[in-house]
Amino acid sequence: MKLYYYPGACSLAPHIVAREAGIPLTLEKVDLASRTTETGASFATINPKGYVPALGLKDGPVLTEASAIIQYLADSQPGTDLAPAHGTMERYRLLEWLGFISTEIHKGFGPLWNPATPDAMKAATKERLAARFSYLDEKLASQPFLTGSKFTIADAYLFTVVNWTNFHGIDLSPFPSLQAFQARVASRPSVQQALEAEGLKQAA
Ligand SMILES: N[C@@H](CCC(=O)N[C@@H](CS)C(=O)NCC(=O)O)C(=O)O
Repeated sequence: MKLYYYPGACSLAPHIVAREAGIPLTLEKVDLASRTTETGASFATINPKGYVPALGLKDGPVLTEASAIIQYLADSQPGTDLAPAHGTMERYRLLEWLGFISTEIHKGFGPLWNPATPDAMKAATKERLAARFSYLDEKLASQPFLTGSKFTIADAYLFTVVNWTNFHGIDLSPFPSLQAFQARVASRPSVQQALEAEGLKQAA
């Protein structure tokens, strides 16, 4: 399988999950500005939506959307416990977290990446993120990972997007349990290996 990625972007989540699951991946970096991959391929022909992550499957098709890709990877290695079985309440709790991370945190950062965003809008965006971080902080005060005692794909995704606070000067110290979570996940060998493979130093 081939993961189309950009260093430190949301594609880091499937990268971490693949390493946790012991799934070998070929990595292909995408230049998001020119929409060209590092081998010179037009990324538009791979993912017409134009964004990472995209997962090229063994037999040709391409799977997109971070939440779908990380579930696909986890479900392909059931023994790893990275996602509860389909149809269980635990699975719906996991989906609940993936929805929250995707829409409230991942896309919650959106305006901060746009240089044209006015300062007032950036401040409002950070305030809204802080409210979400506060909720996460409360949850993580009593358990090491989002769904309890086990690391799951939701934790890989949350770590990836909260790590962007480092790029936007957002101080996590008002959220000590979330900050501890970031350090806990960063210390996992899979995460260290993924960061290194993407040419990133540990930012969390
Ligand atoms: N809905 C997509 C969003 C993916 C996304 O936001 N990708 C960003 C990097 S984190 C990207 O490639 N942005 C470039 C662009 O949209 O042009 C998903 O959940 O996977």
